[in-house]
Amino acid sequence: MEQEKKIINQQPRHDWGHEELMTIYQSPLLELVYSAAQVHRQFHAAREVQIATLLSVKTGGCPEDCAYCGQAARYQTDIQVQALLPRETVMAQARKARDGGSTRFCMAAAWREVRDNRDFDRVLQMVRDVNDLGLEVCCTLGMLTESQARKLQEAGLHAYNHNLDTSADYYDKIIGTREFDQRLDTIEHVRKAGLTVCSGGIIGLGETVADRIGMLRTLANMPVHPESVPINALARVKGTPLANLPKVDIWEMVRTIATARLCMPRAMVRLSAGRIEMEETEQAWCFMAGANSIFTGERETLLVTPNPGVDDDLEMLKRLGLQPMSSKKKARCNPG
Ligand code: SAM
Ligand code: DTB
Ligand code: SF4
Repeated sequence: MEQEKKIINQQPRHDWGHEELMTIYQSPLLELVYSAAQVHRQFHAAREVQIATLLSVKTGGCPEDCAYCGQAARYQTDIQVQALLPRETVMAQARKARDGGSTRFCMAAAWREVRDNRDFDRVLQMVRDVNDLGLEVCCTLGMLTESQARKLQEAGLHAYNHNLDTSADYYDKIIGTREFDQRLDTIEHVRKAGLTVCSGGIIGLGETVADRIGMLRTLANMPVHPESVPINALARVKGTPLANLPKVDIWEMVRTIATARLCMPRAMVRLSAGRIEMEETEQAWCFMAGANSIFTGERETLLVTPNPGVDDDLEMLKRLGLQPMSSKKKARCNPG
């Protein structure tokens, strides 16, 4: 009871302890969800769920070795390589997204890092175009320098997605071609450029609960919390080293979301990859635990893996008494 009082009714903190977060994560499930639901209501309109549309603007052929990713060139997967999409194709998808109820549009590229070349100039143009449609524009393009982040900000970018993916300790079991600290550097560049930060991770990579907490704690103890925290369940892609791992247990997903909600109360917590393998009731638990956004993509895929279609999602939200969120862009909520 005392513990619960301590968690709710307080402003965002940046000094979370490892044991403290472990205790929260491992507390009795219904108590955990109840506390997270209260904090969710304290900081957000709990009936609103933001629909974000994802578009892979450049697919596959990536030089990185992320063990979960079907877009890494070194794994033999069924994913087709696709060079940077034309501006018109991106615009058509963005208009479709807006008309379908999305308020955020995220363009993803299978790049290790951004290079100052013509493709980056083309992405900057896409950002200007999508911003003009009144959508919150997000990009996820790999590592960035501060000056590249500034260029994106000047083009009208709202958010930059750069996930920690897992804990610092487990990082080298999943990715060998870059270091955890490089992720932190890019996030700092994004912050310094005045963009909002979208950073979360994946569960189901074979990590321990302590690793999940390690990842959340790194995010929650940043001087400013990420405004957006995507929680992905591993989408198991044939041909990747992690293809045969077991499906993520729904209660692990719910606990991770609830813990993220409690330690980063103002953030948008996004129920990201893995929804295709979840029942509607399971997704409802995630919303109850504090998730307030979902991703939709083109032709019932996320980037390259299956995902529910937006019409099915809208029906689900309706059945659950939830509604698609209108744009948050103008309000630019305080990140905490
Ligand atoms: N290449 C850039 C990068 O890695 O930062 C941007 C695109 S990458 C697809 C963005 C994020 O998607 C990754 O950081 C990872 O968290 C998530 N992701 C990729 N493949 C996934 C999978 N199979 N299951 C769950 N999440 C995945
Ligand atoms: C994030 O955390 N989840 C989104 C977005 N950021 C780019 C993408 C997940 C995609 C995972 C599987 C796929 O590639 O389809
Ligand atoms: Fe490349 Fe991003 Fe996939 Fe890693 S997650 S292989 S960086 S596209």
